[in-house]
Amino acid sequence: MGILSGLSMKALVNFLKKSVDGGKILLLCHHNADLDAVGSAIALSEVFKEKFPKAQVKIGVAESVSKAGSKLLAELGHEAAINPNPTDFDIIITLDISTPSQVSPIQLPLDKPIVVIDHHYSNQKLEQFTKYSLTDEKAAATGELVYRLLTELKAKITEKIGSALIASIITDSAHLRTASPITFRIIAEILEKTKINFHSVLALLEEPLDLSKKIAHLKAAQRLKIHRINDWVVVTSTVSSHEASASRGLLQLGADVTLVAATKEDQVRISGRARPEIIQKTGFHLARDVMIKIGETIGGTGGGHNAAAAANGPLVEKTENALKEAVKLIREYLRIHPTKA
Ligand SMILES: [Mn+2]
Repeated sequence: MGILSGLSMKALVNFLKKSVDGGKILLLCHHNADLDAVGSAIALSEVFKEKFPKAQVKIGVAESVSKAGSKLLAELGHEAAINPNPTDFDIIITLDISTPSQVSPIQLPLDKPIVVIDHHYSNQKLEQFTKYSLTDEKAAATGELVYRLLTELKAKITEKIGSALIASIITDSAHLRTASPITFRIIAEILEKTKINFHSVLALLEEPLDLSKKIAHLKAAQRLKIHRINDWVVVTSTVSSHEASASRGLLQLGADVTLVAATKEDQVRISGRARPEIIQKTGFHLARDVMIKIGETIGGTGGGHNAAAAANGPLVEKTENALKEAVKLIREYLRIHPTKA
């Protein structure tokens, strides 16, 4: 919870109106910035340039932009700086980021105003470092929170802004599969306010599976370990990259929960996915019940959502232990929380 929680939207709007114009603003996205982070950044950047013409606004990302994110940036005429120096800016707005480790090697300067806009579950909340936050774990996407903020700022939703926000919301709601009525309402409002053709935004998001992803999916399948727990199937595997995509791929093959680890020199990343049925029937939460704990095992942090979560850390040699521990944690959770009839 932000310090000004409850008051946070109003406080944030007042702060932005007072401070953005004439300032240097960094819109900061996490590692491998996805469409939610990038779409949110593009939308805010467009609005700030329009409403606060004396502001210098820059989109920045830690380490890299995802392929889909790069495509959206190019299509909408934006650019992102890799690993910008945050001390060059007056205000830093973090988007879709719940813990400071998601922007390493960038160190957030805690003496500067940091605005946190995010929808993740985490126990190492970035919000605790800032006065201004707009966070809601129930929001389908950070883009949804940005849309609420833009409404408060009375910003005109242009076609570009609308496309960026729809891209962010569609992606994080698994193409609206997990969308709530509020999310549908926001999408409908954006379509009404702009002349956007929904189909053309979907086309922006299409991404052919490239060779390295195909190989990662197939290697993840080849190295699969299957753990049957009651009537649920939990699988673990390892790849050298594309762990999130491989984790999604294994879910499509039939697993209920997937955990895929990728190790790179001094860093291990574990990505997990869970099917909606196991969440609905048992209350399982992949971030809370697994990733936060195994994040510690690998010397780092974990977080995310109930159905999609990840952990990162430097203890590469603990990868196997962390995967075993994850299965044990799931087994234990399902013993205490059996399937509801
Ligand atoms: Mn997100």
